Amino acid sequence: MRSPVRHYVGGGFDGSGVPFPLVDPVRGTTAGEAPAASRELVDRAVDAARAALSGPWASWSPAERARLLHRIADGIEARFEEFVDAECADTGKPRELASTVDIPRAVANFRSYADLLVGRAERSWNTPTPDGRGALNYTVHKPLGVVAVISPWNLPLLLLTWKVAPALATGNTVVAKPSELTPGTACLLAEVMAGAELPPGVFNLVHGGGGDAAGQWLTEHPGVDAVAFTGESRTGSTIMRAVAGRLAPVSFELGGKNAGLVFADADLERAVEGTLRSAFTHSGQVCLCTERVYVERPVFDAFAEALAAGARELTGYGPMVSAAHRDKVLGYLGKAAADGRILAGGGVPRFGDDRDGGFWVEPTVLTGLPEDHPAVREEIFGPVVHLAPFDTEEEALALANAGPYGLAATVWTGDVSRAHRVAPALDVGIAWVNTWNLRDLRTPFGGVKASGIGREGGDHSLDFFSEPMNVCVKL
Ligand code: TXE
Repeated sequence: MRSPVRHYVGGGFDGSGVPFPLVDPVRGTTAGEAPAASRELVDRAVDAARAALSGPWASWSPAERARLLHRIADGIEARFEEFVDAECADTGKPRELASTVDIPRAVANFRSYADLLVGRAERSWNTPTPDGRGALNYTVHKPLGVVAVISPWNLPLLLLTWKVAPALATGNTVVAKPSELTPGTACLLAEVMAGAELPPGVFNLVHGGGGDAAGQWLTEHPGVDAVAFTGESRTGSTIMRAVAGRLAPVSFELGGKNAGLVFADADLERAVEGTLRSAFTHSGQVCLCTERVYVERPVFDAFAEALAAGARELTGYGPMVSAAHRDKVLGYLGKAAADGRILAGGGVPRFGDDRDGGFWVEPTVLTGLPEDHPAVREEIFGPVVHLAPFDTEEEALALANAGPYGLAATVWTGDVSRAHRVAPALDVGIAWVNTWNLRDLRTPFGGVKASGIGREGGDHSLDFFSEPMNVCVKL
């Protein structure tokens, strides 16, 4: 039985609010309920975060904050299996994925920012002056203040902690609002925070929906100084309008329609294996997943046949997170089946057990659609990839760079000059060559165009969550 879903405000747990159902994506059955935060509770959370800014937290040194982040990481590790259970219960993702990616990455998020913080060098300048005695210029980094962290349902703990860790590292206070579909691991994180000896109000957690609910009330709140958000591009625009009057800074990691380029000189077996991972990991419900692949014509048929065979043989994958999301994905497949060709999948798997009530979609490989087709242009966010041929490098780049998104891309080639020529020419925030989702947490992470604003990772996050101030001292 799952732990009760509760808010965490001002250092105390609170179960108040109109309950909303939680559903098991594997079987489609009700798995519990969670309280929706009232506007008053959101106000209380922001007030607690505001008060904590001027309390003992303000005098914590970077070393003390780094030790806190390690304590939180220790707390997650100490309850590792509970976190895995909660993540799988909410998302339906395979246990192997939650236990090797989601939960370890949450621990790494806290530890990497703790280490980065204490190792962060500050620059100063000896400035010459006419009298020859000079001046000293140095930078002071101050927290932004109260940060709203709003996270999605696909990598609930990973994406929540990817923002909370640097926000706390830089001395901010946080009001976090996880997706209403996947509150479980955020609740466990609040329990870890409650035992991590941080002042009340430094970390707060409220549950509920987005529009006309906790999410919107948080972003519209005059006491919120900045918003860090991962989710749909349209939601990003809505949040941007909510903060526009206050000119509050935003960090957005949004949608994507990531392309893969497979050149004839690639190691084809490696490209197929890599694309099976990049298209079908977490059943395509990862912002970095590949949804369209352009293959150099001489190897198109061989690649398409191998990828389709691989998709048909895939087992151990998970369902879509909700019935609504499953219906969204199937809607695209219906249009694609009418306008193109299905090489693998395209429907709903039948298990002959209670999983037949869940939100399942078969790993699907499509081809033959025009580039302006919705299934090729819009983010499906499911186990669906479309293949199309190309003849020249220029054509491949034009195909990959078309469309409203620019988050990530993969390039498969055996030609090192081509790799270094093509990758930087892609209009994305992240390009992988002959691999996928190989991550160094210090690198810039984020998208261009409709895929986001700003970068997370390493100093990029520490810079977003702090205000640099210049001090000049006349010597
Ligand atoms: O996103 P939403 P969802 C894409 C993907 C998916 C679609 C919907 O295409 O199909 O987004 O997913 C909160 N003010 N990605 O529903 O609606 C909401 O409660 C403030 C890609 O998760 O953007 C949740 O906590 N908050 C993405 C969070 O925003 C609002 C990963 C995300 O919800 C709000 C996830 C509002 N007006 C989905 N409306 C990626 N790039 O990884 C909603 N929320």
